[in-house]
Amino acid sequence: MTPPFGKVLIANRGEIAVRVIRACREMGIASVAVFSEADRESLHVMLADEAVLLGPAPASESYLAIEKIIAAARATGADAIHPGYGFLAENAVFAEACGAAGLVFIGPPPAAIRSMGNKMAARRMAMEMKVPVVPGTAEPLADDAEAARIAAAVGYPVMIKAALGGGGKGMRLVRAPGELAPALRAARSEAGAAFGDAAVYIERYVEEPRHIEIQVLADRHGNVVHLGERECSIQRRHQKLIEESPSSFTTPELQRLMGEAACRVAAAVGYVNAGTVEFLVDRERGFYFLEMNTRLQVEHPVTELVTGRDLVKEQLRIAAGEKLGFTQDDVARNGWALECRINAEDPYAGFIPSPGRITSLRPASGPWVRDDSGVYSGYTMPRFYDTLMAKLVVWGPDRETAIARMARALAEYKVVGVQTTIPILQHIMRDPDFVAGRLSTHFLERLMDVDRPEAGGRRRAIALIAAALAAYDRAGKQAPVASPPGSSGWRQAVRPSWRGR
Ligand code: MV4
Repeated sequence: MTPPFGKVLIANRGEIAVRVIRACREMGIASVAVFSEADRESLHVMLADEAVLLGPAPASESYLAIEKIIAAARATGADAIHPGYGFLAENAVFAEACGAAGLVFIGPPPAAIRSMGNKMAARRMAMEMKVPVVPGTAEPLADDAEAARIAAAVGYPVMIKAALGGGGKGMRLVRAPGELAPALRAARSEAGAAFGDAAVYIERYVEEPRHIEIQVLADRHGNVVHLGERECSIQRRHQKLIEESPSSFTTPELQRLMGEAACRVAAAVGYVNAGTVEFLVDRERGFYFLEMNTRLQVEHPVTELVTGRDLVKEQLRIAAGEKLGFTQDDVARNGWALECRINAEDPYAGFIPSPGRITSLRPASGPWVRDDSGVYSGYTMPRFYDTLMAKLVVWGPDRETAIARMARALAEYKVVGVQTTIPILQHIMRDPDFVAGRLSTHFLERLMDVDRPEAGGRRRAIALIAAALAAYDRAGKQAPVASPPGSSGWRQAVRPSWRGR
């Protein structure tokens, strides 16, 4: 097959740049990496066919510098630009600038990015397409009195959301009428500061929801298909830690309804590219449209493993104007996939970033294990960018096998030099609620919450450990930190640098 492009520039860094470079090489497409002064030694620079220095470490002077990226594409003779996720991936101005420079933006049309950027407009569009949304408004709230009237009508608790929000910014939960006016003020000022637009709207609050999203693919010829769902409820402050496909909560009927709804949303905005339609799912399996992400997502590999389809290659073919090579009926799903995000953060110290030199690294491998990594042994994680080091992805014929495989892979994964999220991921793989599929977006805060009554034992254990550490300190001795093999997750709270055999 002839490659869809001759040369592609990847306007990103880290594991996602590596992921796109790999797809390019497999397709016979030359790749161009771009990098900042902090990324001279980065893996994506080593793996690409060519690399262009953009400028200083701050993203505003490198990975967000539209003119510099376009100039790099021109100088190297690239045909197209893949934005990855984050940075410029959902920036309509960048998508337009690519077009104006005669470059193909490997993403949706700028108009589709814009229409999904306003959550309130997206909500109105979903309503028109008969896609369920949480009861509430889809017009900016005029004043406190109108807000009070609407909140009373939809029923408390309610959520105030910023029109241009997403990721939780400008969002306020209101449990009772007395809290409404101050929450409105706070949401407005946060939205104004963050997005330059103070418009907010109201939705009824969904208690204990799950976050389930549908992967879609749409070509320029009007074909839209979905590749099933991903369950992404295990997150902290809107950063996901673990994703899976399928969801243990969905039924064939719910999968079909959500998949069809997602395709209607994509078709309604003239969507082209891989995209994700996010839903909240309540305890009664009611589902509600939240928003659409107009990019490739971090967690795309779980969908790849259960559908056997390469989403980056599909993006490249779609951007070149090819027709989707399959229909909805051709989409088969097989088994279960889990993804764990390995971040250079200390999960037992409030997830503070832990940049620095990875003095030793031994990634997991073996049967049905995929390590999408942007790092290597001896690499220094810069402090300027996000902390994602690698995504560990496994496949199994069923969820139980996939969990056992992930636990095995996490136990193999050894990182020395920086703290990582591996211990908390290991802890979750053994958590009875996780194993039983009892998930919600509150899962992680509960797991980490040592103050809840049933965690009394844990709190006492922590107090004992603290006292013991203080005693070592007074004696001028080093406390032993390594956990014995097979120890419980709790001992890992004492921060081993790694667990090995
Ligand atoms: C909600 C909600 C409950 N009810 N809306 C958070 C991010 C933003 N995109 C939407 N979010 C939520 N909207 C109603 N009406 C709960 C959340 C929410 C959430 C959603 C998905 C994944 C994680 C979350 C964590 C906290 C709150």
